[in-house]
Amino acid sequence: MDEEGSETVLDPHSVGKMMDLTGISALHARNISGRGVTIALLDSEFYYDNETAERLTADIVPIYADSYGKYEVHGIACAELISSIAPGVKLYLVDAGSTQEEVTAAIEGLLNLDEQIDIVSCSSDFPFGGFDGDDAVCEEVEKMTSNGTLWINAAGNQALCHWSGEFIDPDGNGFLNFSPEDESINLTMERGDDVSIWLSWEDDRDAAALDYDLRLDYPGRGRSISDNPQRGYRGQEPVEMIRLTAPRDGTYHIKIRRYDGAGSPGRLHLFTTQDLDEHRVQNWSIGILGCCRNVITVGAINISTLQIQPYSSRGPTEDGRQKPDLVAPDNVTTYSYISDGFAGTSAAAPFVAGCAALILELFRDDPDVDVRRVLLESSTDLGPEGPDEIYGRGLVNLSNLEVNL
Ligand SMILES: [Ca+2]
Ligand SMILES: [Ca+2]
Ligand SMILES: [Ca+2]
Repeated sequence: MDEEGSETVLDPHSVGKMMDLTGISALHARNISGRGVTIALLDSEFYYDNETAERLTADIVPIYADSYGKYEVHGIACAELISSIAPGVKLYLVDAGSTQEEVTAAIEGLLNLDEQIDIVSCSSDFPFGGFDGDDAVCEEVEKMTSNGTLWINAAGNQALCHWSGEFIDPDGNGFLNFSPEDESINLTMERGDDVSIWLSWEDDRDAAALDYDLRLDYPGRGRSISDNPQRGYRGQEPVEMIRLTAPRDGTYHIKIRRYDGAGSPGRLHLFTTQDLDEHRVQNWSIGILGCCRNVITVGAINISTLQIQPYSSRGPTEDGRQKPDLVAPDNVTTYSYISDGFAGTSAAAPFVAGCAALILELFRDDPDVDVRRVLLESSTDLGPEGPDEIYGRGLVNLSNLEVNL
């Protein structure tokens, strides 16, 4: 964590202090705990031991078949935060797998429950697609939001490992120029580091006709290539992907190549699981779930300084909607990640989901109240004045609620 000199520093690992600061503790004192509210937590890791189980004060309903390894705690860390903020909720723990098909299946399962889900908290996303709210999985998400569910999604942690732009090739050699002099993005890795790289672009999603390829040159000899055909045939998607365990230390070079016959090219997005050394584009770095319409997308601020985390993904969406919507703290204490803070926008999303549950209980008897609007409008502006592409509407803050209790 960054040292911030003489600034007032909160306990860096205390979710309790953030609960005081954002009006949650005051609502608890008035016996508001999210009672009668249902939250579905979509994740793929639900391991917990007895000690952590004591922290899960919500009414837990598991919807998963797997048993999890000792380090698969991500979803339970999210559940701990929701339990702290909204201990009165009924919390469904839903294994949503790791693919868009699995997320789709999980959503169908939720739609078939006898019970209405008030809030979804999702701290996963996908780094390839249209990023414009029209990706196939967004249709599923909209089935829930149009049914009255509030979908809260992590913005992602990709601001430092993303590039996007148009295909520019002034020397006409087929390789994209990231700058006039540079046709590759450098990536420094040590032997054994794992990296995944995704390239996707604006094209027909089911019958892509622009043929781009992705290449990763190793230091010294060797390279990986992803060269799926895109010739306008059914089933050809505008996606390339490379996954590699680095064979040696050094600087790797990412290149994008275009074949003849490509029509007028749209914008491309490149995401990696490692920070890029250069040519980073922090904007447009939110995943496709965070870009779905009516989703509340949550970035992460440093709990000590209330400054945006450098990795917190930023908007806008490809169709020009402002994102993220809100920010909340990360690096909060959980039993699941006992020795470290729970870092990333993954921690920020369940924080907001818990707050939404408190608002729902507060206004349950007032059908005219739009909870989504209350959540957004009660936030505290941060960063550039007014809504912006870094902090959205600002920090979720229930102490701004105007309500007679
Ligand atoms: Ca070139
Ligand atoms: Ca290709
Ligand atoms: Ca602002």
